Amino acid sequence: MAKENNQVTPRDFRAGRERFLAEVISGLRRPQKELPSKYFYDESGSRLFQQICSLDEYYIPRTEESIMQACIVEIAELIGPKALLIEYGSGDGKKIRFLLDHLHDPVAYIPVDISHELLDNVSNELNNKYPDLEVLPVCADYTASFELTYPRQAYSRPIVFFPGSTISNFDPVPAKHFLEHIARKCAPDGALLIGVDLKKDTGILHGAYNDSQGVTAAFNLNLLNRINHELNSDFHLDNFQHYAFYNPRETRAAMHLVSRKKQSVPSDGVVINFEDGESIWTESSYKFTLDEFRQMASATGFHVEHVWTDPQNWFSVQYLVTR
Ligand code: AVJ
Repeated sequence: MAKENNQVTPRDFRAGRERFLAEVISGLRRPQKELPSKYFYDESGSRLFQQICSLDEYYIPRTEESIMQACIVEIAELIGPKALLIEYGSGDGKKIRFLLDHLHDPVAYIPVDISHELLDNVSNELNNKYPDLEVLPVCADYTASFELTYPRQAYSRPIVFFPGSTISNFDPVPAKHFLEHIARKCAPDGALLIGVDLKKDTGILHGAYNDSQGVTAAFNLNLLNRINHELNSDFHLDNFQHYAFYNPRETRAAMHLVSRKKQSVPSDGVVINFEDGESIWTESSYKFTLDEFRQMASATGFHVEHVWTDPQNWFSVQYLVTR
């Protein structure tokens, strides 16, 4: 954490192989096999996700960016001077740079990310680019336990930044718990700046998770690759197929990996059996109406103070305060 040599080293709360293995095996033993989507983001997965973010069909990043550009002056005013910024899922750091360039005199930035490589690069870049900013990176799965290192300098209020609609990955009950966790970090006078994806034409949603270049398919299949490498498993990627669809009744997009045949896969001493056509559910991505999100937020101690959307109402950026 020391600023000598202009180097910052992330505090590391990453779960070990043991926990990864336990979650994989228990997920694959369920009647509907499933794997947690947080494990998508190893080095190649993070790179593939960055590629997804530049696809035309994947409307989220550009829509969110256009909203942020349109409302940044208002946001900077609401946040005020000398804020402490905490970002969950800082990724390649592109979004925070935009905020840092427009906020009034931010004091410190705590990026939290599961990818050590990205976190390390982003922290050192920001540390050099913004010499007055205290950068305090934390490498963690933020759905598990970890601690933040708070800055030495005094700050006005904590602002949690949770862009990209990552909240979409949580089922309703964990989503509520996660917002409660953030509300505790924000209390008494902090705020949450969050990107929330909205319900829209199902064809648009279908295209977003079935891009024509197959990047999303590669991102999904990479999870099996990661399990092969890190957990001594023998998934043959050719024997699985990316399958993604939007279910309007459940108001979420789901991604699966479908077994192309009856097969048995050795996985760290156990064998996982697949029927022909059986799937592993790898991700959910919930879509909200503004009303639905407001109701969820107000059940967690937050009050939605401001909502900005794009002209098509595809996405929203929201400013939530604790009451
Ligand atoms: C990062 C969770 C918002 O659900 O749209 C992109 C992840 N998955 N393409 C999403 C994702 C497939 C993304 N979130």
